[in-house]
Amino acid sequence: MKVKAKSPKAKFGLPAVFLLCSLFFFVGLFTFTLLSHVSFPQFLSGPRSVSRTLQSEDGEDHGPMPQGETGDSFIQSIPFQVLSWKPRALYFPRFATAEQCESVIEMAKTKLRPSALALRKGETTESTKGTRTSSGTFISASEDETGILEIIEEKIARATMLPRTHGEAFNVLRYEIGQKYDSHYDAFNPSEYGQQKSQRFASFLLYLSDVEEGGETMFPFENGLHMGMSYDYKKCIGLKVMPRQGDGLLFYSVLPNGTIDQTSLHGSCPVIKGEKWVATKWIRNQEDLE
Ligand SMILES: O=C(O)CCC(=O)C(=O)O
Repeated sequence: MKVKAKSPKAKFGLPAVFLLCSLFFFVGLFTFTLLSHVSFPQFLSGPRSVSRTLQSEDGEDHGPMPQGETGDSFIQSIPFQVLSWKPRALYFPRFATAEQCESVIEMAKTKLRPSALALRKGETTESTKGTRTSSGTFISASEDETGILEIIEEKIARATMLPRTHGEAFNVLRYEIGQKYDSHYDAFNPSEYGQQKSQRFASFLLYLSDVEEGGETMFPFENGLHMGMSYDYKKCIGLKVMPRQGDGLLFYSVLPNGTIDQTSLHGSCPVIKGEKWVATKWIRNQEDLE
């Protein structure tokens, strides 16, 4: 006698089938929710579209706020890395494009002169010979018909929130092998330089080229290091920032209380191999009207 096989429906009954279907549905729903919140590594998820909104840690999207008269209607991101708090120094990778950097070098190339120094009381060109051996030139954004310096200047103003009108013209510098700038302060100490109309408050360096070896911007007193001992101002020590074309370095020479930050002492190590090009923008605490 043939035994008739029972159908699953008959075996488990309708409630069991319903339970199974519900289970599949909830597992599917849970997996979908999880995947849509987890950010996969770029190489797994493929190219992402750039969103104008910011995503906070709770996953909420934040759109732009209603802006004031002088503000923006969009969110902009300028990536940076805090390099140090003493001095306050920030690094901005890929601040300018390679093409922009090459154009600035081209603008400066034919105008280079030996770099000069602001002299302290009692110093002469002769007594300071060898302190700063680069060549350079000043170029203001208004002189640049390509508009590149204006774009860079505008971006510096946004990154620092220090108005463009407070910035001096760009000092474009070239260091050849062996050339350097011994450690110094950008801010003017009135007891050494006499009373000034305004103070150099912050400095923004845009590296226009890579350097094969040497040429780092150095901060020998970073975090108070080497400050107690008698430091040889020619020595290339402390925090060293390797120039990379298009990257920016910002540091503040003046503390929030208005005094000169003693740890903002800095210089350029000698170039050992290759050539270094950099554009410095000194930003003052008053509008720069000259
Ligand atoms: O070339 C550098 O890295 C430093 C330049 C500098 O110290 C300056 O322009 O004040």
